[in-house]
Amino acid sequence: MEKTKVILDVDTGSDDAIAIMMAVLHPDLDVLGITTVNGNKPLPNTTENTLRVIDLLGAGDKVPVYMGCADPMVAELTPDRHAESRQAPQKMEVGGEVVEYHSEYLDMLPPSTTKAQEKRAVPYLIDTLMASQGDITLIPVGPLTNIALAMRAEPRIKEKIKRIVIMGGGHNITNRTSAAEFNIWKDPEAAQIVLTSGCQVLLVPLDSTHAGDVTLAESRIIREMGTPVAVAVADLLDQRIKAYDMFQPQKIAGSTPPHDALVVASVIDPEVLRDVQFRRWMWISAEESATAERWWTAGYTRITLPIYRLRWTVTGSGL
Ligand SMILES: [Ca+2]
Repeated sequence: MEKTKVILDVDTGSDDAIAIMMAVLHPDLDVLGITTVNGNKPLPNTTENTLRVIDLLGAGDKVPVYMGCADPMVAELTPDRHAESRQAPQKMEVGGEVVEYHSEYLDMLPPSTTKAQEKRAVPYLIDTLMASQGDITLIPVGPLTNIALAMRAEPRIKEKIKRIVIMGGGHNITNRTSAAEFNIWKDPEAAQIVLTSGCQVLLVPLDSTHAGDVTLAESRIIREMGTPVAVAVADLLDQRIKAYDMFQPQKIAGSTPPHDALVVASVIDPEVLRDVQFRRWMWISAEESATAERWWTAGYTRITLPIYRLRWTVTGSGL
């Protein structure tokens, strides 16, 4: 079978790390490159974390890593408009141990020896897509800044992208404000550009990733495989489960949504997603208003897509 050519766009991140491992190791995928972006952590951290994962996989000479954008396109230029997070703290010290969703660095992995490429992510995306046969799938699992900026700089790439599978948005579940998912909240203008690009887009929102919760028992099964990658995945899952139990308890105690890993899994096997629907228009968790109608609009990232049809996943069955 011909491999599916993909480029991952990541803000690594524990779930991004698992997504990268899955994509690079799976025989059905050909990971052409990985681009990094500012997101859960600043760009130097997300890039270093990505390189640590690449080192673990021994893929330093096979999968090049390109540093992308260090800031959202517009959002942080207008801080008054950018709604504050209403979420519980991301980090807490309990009995001398720090519990958080995403640590500064992936501490279970040693500092990287592989270096990021000289070329930056946006020119890499443009050059690679323009030279392609239109057979590359983009998998962005962080804020959409790199992809949107590439589309603005070279609009012809839109015709070259096979499809874009995004971890982002939330319908009934949010994780940043009372109405916004982090990746869309962090760079809503970029999301608007990508979602209205006319490209074939599949959104995998929080509603799906939370339906695919991974439990401590499943983490143990992965750990028992005993390979360095399996142990690293189990370490990452256990760290996430600890944070979710404390800050965002799931329906099943001792479990965590796999977020970005589910998106990669869905590119490998579309059957992991259920209830994939086409919508003529949608609202994604938008217009961030700190003034009028505060009750309803503060923190609400609303993007109206009047003519575009997107595939929108309602639930996911997990990994
Ligand atoms: Ca991510």
